[in-house]
Amino acid sequence: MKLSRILLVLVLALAGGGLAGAPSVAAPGHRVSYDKHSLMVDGRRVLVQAAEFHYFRLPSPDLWRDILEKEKAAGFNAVSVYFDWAYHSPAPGVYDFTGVRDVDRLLRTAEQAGLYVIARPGPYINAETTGGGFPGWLKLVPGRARSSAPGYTAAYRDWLGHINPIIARHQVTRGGPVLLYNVENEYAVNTDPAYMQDLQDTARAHGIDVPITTNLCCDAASWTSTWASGPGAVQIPGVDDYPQSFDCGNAATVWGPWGAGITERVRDDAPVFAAEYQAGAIDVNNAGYEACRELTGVAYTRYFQKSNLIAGGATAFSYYMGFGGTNWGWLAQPNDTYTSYDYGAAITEGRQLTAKYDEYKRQGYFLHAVAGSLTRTDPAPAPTAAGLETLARANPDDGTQFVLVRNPGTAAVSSTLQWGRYALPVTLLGRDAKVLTGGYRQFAASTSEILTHETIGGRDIAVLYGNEGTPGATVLRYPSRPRVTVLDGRVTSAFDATHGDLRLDYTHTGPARVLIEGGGHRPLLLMLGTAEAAASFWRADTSAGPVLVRGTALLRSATATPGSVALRADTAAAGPVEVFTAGRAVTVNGERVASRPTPSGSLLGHLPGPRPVALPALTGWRGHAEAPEAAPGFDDSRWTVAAKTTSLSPFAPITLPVLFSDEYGFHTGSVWYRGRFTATGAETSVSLNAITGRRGNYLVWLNGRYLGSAAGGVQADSDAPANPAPGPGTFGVPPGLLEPGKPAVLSVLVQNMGHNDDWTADDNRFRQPRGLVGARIDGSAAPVTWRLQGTAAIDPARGALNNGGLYGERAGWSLPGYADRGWPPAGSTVPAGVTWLRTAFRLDLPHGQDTSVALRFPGTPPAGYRAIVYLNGWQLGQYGAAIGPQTDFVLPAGLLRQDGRNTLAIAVIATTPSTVTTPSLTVVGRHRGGVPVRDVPAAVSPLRAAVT
Ligand code: IPT
Repeated sequence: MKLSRILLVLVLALAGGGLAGAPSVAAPGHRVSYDKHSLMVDGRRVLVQAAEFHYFRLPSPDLWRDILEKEKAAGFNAVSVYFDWAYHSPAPGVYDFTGVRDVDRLLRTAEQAGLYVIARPGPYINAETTGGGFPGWLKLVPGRARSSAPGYTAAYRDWLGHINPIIARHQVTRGGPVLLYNVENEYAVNTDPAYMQDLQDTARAHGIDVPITTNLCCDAASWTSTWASGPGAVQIPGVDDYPQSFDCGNAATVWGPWGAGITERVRDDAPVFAAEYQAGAIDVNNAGYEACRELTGVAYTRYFQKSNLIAGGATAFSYYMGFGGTNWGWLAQPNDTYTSYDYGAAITEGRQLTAKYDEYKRQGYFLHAVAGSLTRTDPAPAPTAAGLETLARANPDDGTQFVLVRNPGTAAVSSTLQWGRYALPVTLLGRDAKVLTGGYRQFAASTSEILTHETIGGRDIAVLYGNEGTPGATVLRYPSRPRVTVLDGRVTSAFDATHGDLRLDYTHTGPARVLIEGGGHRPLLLMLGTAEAAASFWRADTSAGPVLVRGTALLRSATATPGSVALRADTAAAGPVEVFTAGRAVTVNGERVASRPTPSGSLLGHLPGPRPVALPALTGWRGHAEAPEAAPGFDDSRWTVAAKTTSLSPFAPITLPVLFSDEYGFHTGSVWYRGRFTATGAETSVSLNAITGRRGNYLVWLNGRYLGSAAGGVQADSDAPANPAPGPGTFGVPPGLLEPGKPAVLSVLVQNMGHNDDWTADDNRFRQPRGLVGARIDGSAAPVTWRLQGTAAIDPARGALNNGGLYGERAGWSLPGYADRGWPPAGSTVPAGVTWLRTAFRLDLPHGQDTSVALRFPGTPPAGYRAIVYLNGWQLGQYGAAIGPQTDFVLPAGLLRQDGRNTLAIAVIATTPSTVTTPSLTVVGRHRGGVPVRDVPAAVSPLRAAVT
């Protein structure tokens, strides 16, 4: 066999079920190994600094690059990714990996951004996504999910048979980015080791050869297995820590209610891996994500993460979430989240960087600088400081010491750190922590933290920082007396020739610069400043070594060209840019920047900011009443007849037939029911019961007369004691509405909100039904014939989770191509029931600029109705008091035509006659730069006449 043929066979074998995409088999592979200290690639120790990112929550593939570049720019070297089975599989045996689901492209983008990937294909992922990643159709597959039951086994092996080959061809071992493979998710109760083992055996059979990990949460006492030994054991068990809980509403006072947040060592022969370290929160109490960002803000991020690093000794960690994104369509698991999955993360749902991002960057750059030493440390005796806690680790090979100094109290503490022969002033704010480095290169000890330390153009450049106004002292070792020049600010220096100690004393304030030359080391430029000033620096690697940039809102990448450095950077405003480079010229986003050399040996130039943006007012709304299904004469003859008498759900139907919508293949969003019976005239009321998940409801009509609505039932377990499941509703029959002997029709519209998760691995939550679970006509024994209707043909681009079964959704009213010219102008009020509103607007956003746009509803969400929002047919929001506090809905570029015509459609589902407010467009962020974003292609009209 010729080599090319062998390669071809190999490629085909790796590609599995005929999947598209370029395998990276041509790239040289690398060896991945690990010991108790760290992971290693080709024998070189790697500190894995990951942030969690869910591609399925950002349905615009060009923007994946934006987020991944932002993570990389904060110093992350890895991204952790769940792969959501439900997102790819609308039906058994049907899988889609194209368009917004092109995970091969995602993995290529991660590689281009220079990030490793921790691949987490479940099959169970939790993640507040519908079914915890389980497709709705899995409810019809026999056998307990997350066990080795045959039905479930066949189903998940099919999923893995599709996703694993894609992941496998992007492994580090084949020259790609995938460094770790995570099986299952917090599989800690009701465990089945044979299943856990099979997931791994299956992965190996599919070519996964990187180390396998899993994530356990959060309290070791509750684990039935640590997966450290025996059947089902993984190589590198990881631990999830959420020390701040999810009580965003009490952000101002909460401090570590869920423990110290120190990741436990699970295996002695594997590194400590913080698989999910809290970096935000789900908004379980509807406090809004800004409150969640505060709950997990800069103070938390400093204190807990630094503690974890030194006390826990983690050398691999992933922050959940780095960027949360959007639960567009019916992606949300209904109990814990609504449309926005912003998560209070460091990067907002609108892709903007926050103060927390700055803190990640400070820590990330530090870890990048010291990774060589920090990846092999043991606990060590710590220097002491009265009134403060200290803990240390040291590298036995190079002697570097890492000292955690923290202040658990709420008041600032000023003390003296006794560090060997040095007595150094140190001040910590309340609930503050520092990781100080000693014995590292020429740094003997310091009470400033290191941001970065690079060698650029033959000199060392280091940035050190502390909180504004606090004292700092740094001792540097020199074989002989160096020349010290204070270029800027106030710094005193003293050289102790006996020990070769150069001591610098200063206050962390407006930046100081010190140039140290001679003395037996390369020249060193030290920049000393505040934490905020430190965050204004960016670093990037080029083939000619690193560059350091002060200024700009984001440095995306740098490329060395002969004599020059080319930067890709975003600016939020016009302002200075200072570049530390061996090159003599700078371009930014392809344009030459006029610059002059500075006394610090850098180049100083000026960059323009973004152009102003004018967004159009949203006017010209047209409206149309919907819900013909409520009318007695509506033709439902082609609807599915509900005739089942059994189901796999542990929930027993209250009445027969079984009306659970999943049983009839309707897994997503709104479902209509019509029950026909012959009236007797003795009917008194209609007793219904529906389970929708939290935030759902149902509306009821009898012979076309609206009877009212009720809240749907929620999770049937102790998670929601205040909301006993299911969701009963009794509706009186108006006198005279039903005529004896005449046909009557009961019409019910149920808002199913997505599927529960299955974190207890017992089927109880996950297999909870959706839709009607009981229906009785009180006062009558007449038989009722039930039919139901849900989502029409699946939209190939937008997927199975985009639409439910509203009449308008089925008829294409949500789509840009729908001819609404005959619709009258929308009024400001709507009756109870369903009404659609539509308008269109043109955008002509500045090119070469990233404008993040959102739709903003005025005031607090309404109680009388909910609104489902579609931008160009993509369902991007659900708004209403019953749903959550959200009033701003991000419209991601790519779905939003930045240069062209856009269509907005809103389905208003009113439980009571209501005055409706329409939204306006608002700018969330504006940056010159950004990444090019193309329109995401999708059909503008329904594929076929789906309405029946
Ligand atoms: C953790 C899950 O692993 C993750 O999928 C997500 O659900 C997260 O919770 C909350 O957003 S573990 C949980 C028990 C804290």
